[in-house]
Amino acid sequence: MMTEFQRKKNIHYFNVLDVDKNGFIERADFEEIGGRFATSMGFKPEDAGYDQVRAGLISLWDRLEPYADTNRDDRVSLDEFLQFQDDAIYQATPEQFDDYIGENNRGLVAMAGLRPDEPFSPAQWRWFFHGFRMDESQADDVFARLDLNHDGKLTAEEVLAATREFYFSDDPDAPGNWMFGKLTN
Ligand SMILES: [Ca+2]
Ligand SMILES: [Ca+2]
Ligand SMILES: [Ca+2]
Repeated sequence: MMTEFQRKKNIHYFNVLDVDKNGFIERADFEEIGGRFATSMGFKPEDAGYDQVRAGLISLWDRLEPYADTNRDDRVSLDEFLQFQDDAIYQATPEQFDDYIGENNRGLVAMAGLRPDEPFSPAQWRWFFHGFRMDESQADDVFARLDLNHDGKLTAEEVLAATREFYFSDDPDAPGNWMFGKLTN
């Protein structure tokens, strides 16, 4: 079971993924995120890289949809999403969580064109904010919060630590709460 604060953060994340703000997560949201991500990386729609980045985002939907869309209407409602997150994250063992989230994070790193052990720079982190239609003016501030050793780079370990805090911490001051921008709901 999620605590109230964890639930609030998952609702925030749902709203981030619902980029067209129609109240459901659908394939079209991931297509748009992918297109925005690719554009911010400098790709044009006719470039092979554009399709690769977009396909990477759509693969996240393809992994979510079979498990989360329980009433099979090709879209994931907030209730379906919260149930899915509860199963995948809060009922999971720490190893299952690391597998699930680690795979998502590795996918993001690969989409950004980075090697698995290559950290995000502040500029690359801004792509992430642009792609998910988050408030881009917050990107540098969030980067600084998540950059735990203050070396100006965000490693996979730092992103995983932030992700873990985003999902599990009940501390309102935990830096990882900022992973998907300032909490709004
Ligand atoms: Ca939507
Ligand atoms: Ca559904
Ligand atoms: Ca760092």
